[in-house]
Amino acid sequence: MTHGSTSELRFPDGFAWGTATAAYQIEGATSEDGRLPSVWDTFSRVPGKTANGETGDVACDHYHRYPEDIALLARLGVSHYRFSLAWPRIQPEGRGGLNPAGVDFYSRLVDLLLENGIQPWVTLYHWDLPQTLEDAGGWPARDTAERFADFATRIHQRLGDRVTDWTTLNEPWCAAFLGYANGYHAPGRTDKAAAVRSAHHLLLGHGLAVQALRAGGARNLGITLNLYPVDPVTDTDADRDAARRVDGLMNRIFLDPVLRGSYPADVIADLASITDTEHVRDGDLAVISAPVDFLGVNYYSRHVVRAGGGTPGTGLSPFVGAEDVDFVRRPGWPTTVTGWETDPDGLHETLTRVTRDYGPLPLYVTENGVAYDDQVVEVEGESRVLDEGRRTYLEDHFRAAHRAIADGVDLRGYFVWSLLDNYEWSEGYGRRFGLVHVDFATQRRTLKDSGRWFAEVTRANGLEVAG
Ligand code: IFM
Repeated sequence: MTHGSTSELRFPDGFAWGTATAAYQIEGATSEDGRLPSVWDTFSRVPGKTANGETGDVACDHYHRYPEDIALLARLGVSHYRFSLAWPRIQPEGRGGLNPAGVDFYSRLVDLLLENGIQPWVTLYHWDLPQTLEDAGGWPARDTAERFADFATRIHQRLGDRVTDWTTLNEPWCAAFLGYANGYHAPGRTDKAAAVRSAHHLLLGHGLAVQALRAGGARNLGITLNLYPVDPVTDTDADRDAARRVDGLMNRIFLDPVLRGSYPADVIADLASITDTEHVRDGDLAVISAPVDFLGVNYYSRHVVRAGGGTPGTGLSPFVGAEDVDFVRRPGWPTTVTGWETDPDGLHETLTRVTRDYGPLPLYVTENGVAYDDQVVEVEGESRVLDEGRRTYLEDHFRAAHRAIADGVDLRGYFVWSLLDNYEWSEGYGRRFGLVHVDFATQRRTLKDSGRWFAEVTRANGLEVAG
């Protein structure tokens, strides 16, 4: 389509445009209406574990303000909204019957989304494990996978009449390795073997949930992984081997079981000094590789690595199975307040790599976005956030996604992280990822300039480009 001297970079008809959030990061109301603590409620209260000791107790108060937030989604013109269910709100002890008030909250949320013409996209697990299940062993214990499948089955019975899109897990790498190996995330354990077992049990829970929801009639089922291109900083054998190991331990350790039904042999060998594979039982991999309808890709950056001594303070050390790898910052490369390098080509590379090595299969970018130090300013009597950097970041990544489609990737949708500025886990409230600014003292929401621009993208199903 052309308009004078400009044309539009169009996405395929029916392309899903959305934003994403997670329960603990936005809901607040952590002790209301029968919700019990999750591992994040506990962890965030441990001195020194989160920035300024911040917790998700109030967060964006979305539990009470969801109508206002859905109005913002409508303003953004999105076709979809991806949010997660708080397991400790719905099934507070992680087992047994559901909490009616918890189910009711999500039921009302789903209804209001649908009334606004927005398709709800549910993530079943975004890291808020009920504390009672952690006390019973957490993800290193096999039973947690069974509990998760039970939770998934029960809540699908309640919402499945209106929700067709289901993601089992969000970023199991973070839940397993940041949670159980380096203690940077809840529950804050530092036991490498436990982290490896956790990864397997998270995948098993995914597979069991896929089987159960499929049997219950769910139509669009998948999992979301945080994927990265991993490059060696030089072409030496040592650096290339470092890249192979990090790729194995971050990407292939999840991709291969889900999409090929096996663990990569090199990854098993890399982990041999940490744990054996006794926790992997006969039949598990068949469950884990139960067919999915899509893969969700969360993309933020690329890793460049070299063989070395392990970089303290990167949040990646000790890196299970690759403790002797350094993560390298490329001099002069643009970074954001998270310290992550901005690398849109890495999104194209990730999408084409998955398609080449595991596909073709339907893909969604289930998260991509950026944190900046945004401020609200008054411009001609109007409150604005002039976040040109975020607009540029998103535009560059949308273009990379479009190129991937042109190169044959079956990309079906794109969810910006995040709808709202929110609780960035151990980093507290200082990392603003939202298209909507939140003043955490007053809970006032202000649509950022990037959000205004995103509304144009969703309505045009594409970008305007100079003709
Ligand atoms: O905020 C997180 C989200 O919970 C998972 N993916 C990455 C985001 C930004 O760090």
